[in-house]
Amino acid sequence: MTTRVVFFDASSDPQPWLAVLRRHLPAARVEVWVDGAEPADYAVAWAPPQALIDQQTRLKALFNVGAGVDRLVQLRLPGHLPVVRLDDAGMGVQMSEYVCHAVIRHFRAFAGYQAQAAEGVWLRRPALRRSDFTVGVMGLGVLGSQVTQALRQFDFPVHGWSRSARAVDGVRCFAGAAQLADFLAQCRALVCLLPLTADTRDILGHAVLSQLPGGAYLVNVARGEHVVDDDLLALLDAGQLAGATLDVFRTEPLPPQHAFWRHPKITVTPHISAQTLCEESMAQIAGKIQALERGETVAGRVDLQRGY
Ligand code: NDP
Ligand code: OXD
Repeated sequence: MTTRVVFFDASSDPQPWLAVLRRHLPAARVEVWVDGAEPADYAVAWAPPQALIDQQTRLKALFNVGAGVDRLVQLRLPGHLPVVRLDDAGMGVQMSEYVCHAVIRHFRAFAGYQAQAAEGVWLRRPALRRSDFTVGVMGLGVLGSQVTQALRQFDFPVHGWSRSARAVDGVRCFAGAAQLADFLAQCRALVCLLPLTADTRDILGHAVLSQLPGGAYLVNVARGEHVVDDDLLALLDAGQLAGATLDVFRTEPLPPQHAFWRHPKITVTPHISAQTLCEESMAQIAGKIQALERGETVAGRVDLQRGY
């Protein structure tokens, strides 16, 4: 029997994604999902509507065209349906370069030098002590753990925080709510790479951010709902935080009137810290479909109870 695959992503032209899937699955029938489409064996989707799940009752697996599954787990999903997230697929290196860039830009005061250059000002600022500049990474999963290793290349002390106890090369690891305060107390820069779940929503609010050392810097590359926007603005305006680089927002695109756009201490990027790469992601998913057809297990299965 021919394997049938349906694809859905309302945010982009599906044709390049279909072309790669078809190239890697030459014997399969790969089509865009439309309302009322025939039953398929696999769905490959980003933020699908509930109708896709309700109509596609014979799916053997649902593949998320991304790492974060917060949009998927909001749907009513059959408990038996395996949901598989992207497992790096070229995102780790992008996330590492984005985070290192943001941290180093702050650590080396490059934004300040750019402003000086625009005014023709020749002024050396005192160098910060690297050994005092601990970078903390919240979330030590597929992406967070790679980011810690990239930061280590620049000799920053790196601390990490996860839900369960982890051991990551050269990283001082903290776990769970009980160790959060100790973790935060030393982070001169804090990077958020947590999944969005009931436990992590709004985590970057006053209570947590105010436990950072004075003058700390925030990099949020996870989800906008991790940040309590007004609390962040208040801490920046009070001088308790030095600045923030934000790639993700509660509403995307970030509305034109949002204060983050114009805040002098905030750098905004449009959710590009780690983009889903067409070739890498579709090749990975096609490989996993073939593995499942052979009766093998695949990496990246989402725990629906945990929400990531
Ligand atoms: P993973 O699921 O691989 O890792 C998640 C990590 O977060 C794990 O270490 C996990 O702990 C930890 N964690 C989960 N819940 C808690 C909690 N309550 N308290 C403490 N730690 C917790 O995720 P990825 O590394 O692949 O991706 C992280 C997120 O990055 C995605 O969910 C997505 O939202 C975002 N993302 C953003 C992109 C962008 O372009 N801006 C692109 C790709 C992803 P444990 O190890 O114990 O399970
Ligand atoms: C993802 C994303 O989760 O692009 O993959 O945000």
